[in-house]
Amino acid sequence: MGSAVSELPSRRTPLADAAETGLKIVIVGGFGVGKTTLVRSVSEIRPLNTEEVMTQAGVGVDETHGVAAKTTTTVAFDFGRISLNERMVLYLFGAPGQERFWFLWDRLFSGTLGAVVLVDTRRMDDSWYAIDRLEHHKTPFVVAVNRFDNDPSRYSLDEIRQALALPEHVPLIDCDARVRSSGKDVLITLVNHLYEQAMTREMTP
Ligand SMILES: Nc1nc2c(ncn2[C@@H]2O[C@H](COP(=O)(O)OP(=O)(O)OP(=O)(O)O)[C@@H](O)[C@H]2O)c(=O)[nH]1
Ligand SMILES: [Mg+2]
Repeated sequence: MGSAVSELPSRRTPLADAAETGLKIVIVGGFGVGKTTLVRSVSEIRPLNTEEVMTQAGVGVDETHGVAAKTTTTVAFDFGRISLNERMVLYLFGAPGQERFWFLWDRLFSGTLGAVVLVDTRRMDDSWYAIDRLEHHKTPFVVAVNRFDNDPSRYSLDEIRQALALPEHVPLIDCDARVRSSGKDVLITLVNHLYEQAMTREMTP
């Protein structure tokens, strides 16, 4: 099977004049799984973030178990950009992870070509909502496990696939959202997945 993308540009570049195809990708997942971090690490422009400081008022509302050191949270969305080649550009939208902002998700999915579900294995249940909404919208997605250093559980990808009841055709990979090359690999996996799906559709009579 051919590959849609072999290498993404490593430099932060202005948008080429030739760019004509913009593909909208959303990064979803539970609270504090690293969505904003992923958009920041891969974007070739300074990303737009709508981060707000978490205050005392959120105690008891914001579920900070496992991410107690977190001081800010996304209240609308993150926006970044990465060029695949001279003509194709990915627009990245990072969703807000807290339940009280989930009402924004369905709007965010409008016009989306594909999605990345980020998973923290300490709080796997938080991934259900994302997977459910994507399946509802029939949006193709890949699942990326953002391994936190202080996570004692070392579930294998097979165990995670089982726990999330992910069908075989959904790509599942490890990543470190802080590392640009790792974030790039996640996006390449998604674009290749979208490409394969498009090819399958084309070949189906
Ligand atoms: N150790 C470690 N820390 C990470 C990793 N990814 C993200 N972080 C940190 O975890 C915190 C949460 O990351 P965010 O990117 O804000 O998470 P988010 O999913 O955007 O959070 P919300 O928008 O509030 O849902 C930040 O302080 C990151 O620096 C990781 O892979 N390992
Ligand atoms: Mg965020």
